[in-house]
Amino acid sequence: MKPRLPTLSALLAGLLLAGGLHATEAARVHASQAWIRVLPGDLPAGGYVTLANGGDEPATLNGAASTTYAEVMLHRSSRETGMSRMTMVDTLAIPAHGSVTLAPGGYHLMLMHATHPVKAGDTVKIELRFADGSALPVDFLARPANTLAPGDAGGMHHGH
Ligand SMILES: [Cu+2]
Repeated sequence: MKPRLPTLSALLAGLLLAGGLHATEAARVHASQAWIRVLPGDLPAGGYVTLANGGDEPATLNGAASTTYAEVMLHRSSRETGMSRMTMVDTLAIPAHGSVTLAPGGYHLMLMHATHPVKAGDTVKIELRFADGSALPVDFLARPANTLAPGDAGGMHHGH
């Protein structure tokens, strides 16, 4: 008697199911509206993006890197007693079935020391890195320095 072998489609379904259960953080995060505000000279540029987590568990962003910038940091701008200040952020959690927006005046990627000049209209690839070691490559569109964020009422013209 011939041994019963699982069909190929059953094997594939099993693999897909396993993939769903053990999806990496990068695999369950979707990036949209990714853009960079390019400033003149060697001034650091701000990187902004909306990150949506489609998974059942939170995802934790803990860094980013790009071949276009020597240094990429995660920062947060805040306003205290009318003063704008910026602090380093180690991790940024994206809740399960939730989203986080990096935007001017709040969380942002600080992009330092471009390895070649970046001009408006360029696409810059930045790899977002998560706590489980997975990475999500995202294309950021470079926009001119005077760009307002989508929905920006005009009150935040303060750097990053
Ligand atoms: Cu910053």
